[in-house]
Amino acid sequence: MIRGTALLRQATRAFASWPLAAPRTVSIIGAPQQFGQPRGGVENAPKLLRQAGLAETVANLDWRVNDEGDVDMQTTQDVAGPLRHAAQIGHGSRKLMEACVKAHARGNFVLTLGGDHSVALGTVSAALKARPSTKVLWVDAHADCNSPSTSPSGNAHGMPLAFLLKLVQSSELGTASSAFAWLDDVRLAPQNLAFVGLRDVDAEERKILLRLRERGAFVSTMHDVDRRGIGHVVDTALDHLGDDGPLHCSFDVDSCDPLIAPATGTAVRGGLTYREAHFLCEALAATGRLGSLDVVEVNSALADPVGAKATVDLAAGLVASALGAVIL
Ligand SMILES: [Mn+2]
Repeated sequence: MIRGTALLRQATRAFASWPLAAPRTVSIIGAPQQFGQPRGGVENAPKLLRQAGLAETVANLDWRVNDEGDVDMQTTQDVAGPLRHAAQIGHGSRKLMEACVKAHARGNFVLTLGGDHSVALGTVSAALKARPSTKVLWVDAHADCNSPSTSPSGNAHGMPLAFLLKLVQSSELGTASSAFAWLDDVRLAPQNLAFVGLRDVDAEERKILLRLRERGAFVSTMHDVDRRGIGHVVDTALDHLGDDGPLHCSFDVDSCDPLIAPATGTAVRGGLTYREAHFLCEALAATGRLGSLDVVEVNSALADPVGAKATVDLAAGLVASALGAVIL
């Protein structure tokens, strides 16, 4: 049990029937992807989140739960190139996309448990294929919009938005480009994207972010949270995205401060507090339009057991808030 039972009993905000079908059902999809970054352990997060009682928590919020198991993300031989593990990422993400599209097509809320943040290649493309008017809230310390030629590391978890926004040239992928051909008809428009939580942006990404802002993306940083408060930032982000489409939230736990989420691969000081993170998820639930959510980059191998448990429990609790858990 992740939150107190008294809290759970009061939970359940009414979700609008659209874009979801009745009876409202959450598809839980495990995406144990680890090839988007170099640190082992992130592939265990789906199992740990399930062991933390996620399905029970969701069921207590008056959702039906369909646990669809894990997608096999380890699919093929690797090829060398500027994008590390390109073939694994491309083919694994396509399989995840297909699983998510099926869940969307049944009218379910699609909850994906990463894995590293490259899983958003599959989840966001699925949301856009199944529900084309989907808007995306990207909650992250990092902008994840490097392409293989601008990335300092070559790690795919820093690139999913570059692919989704069509900033990656197929020539950058070399022989691996065919592994990403399924993304050809996917395009996230900048005006349908909002960033919250940014605070670690490299020089090339700064240029990309400023261009995205000019092209209509909502780009906020922790500075905005400091100045205006999380309520203002989230309200402005949601206003920017408009009220005419389902919402997809891609939540990287490194958006949260390492004090509350130490077990993650690229922790950065100065992040969201416990309440700021929960507020954001509660505000998303309150729109009644959240149709899909990713929780990514929980890596229990990167903290002591207390920190690992705190991070897993935080992630599970944020899922509860995004699915309607409220204080009163
Ligand atoms: Mn990320």
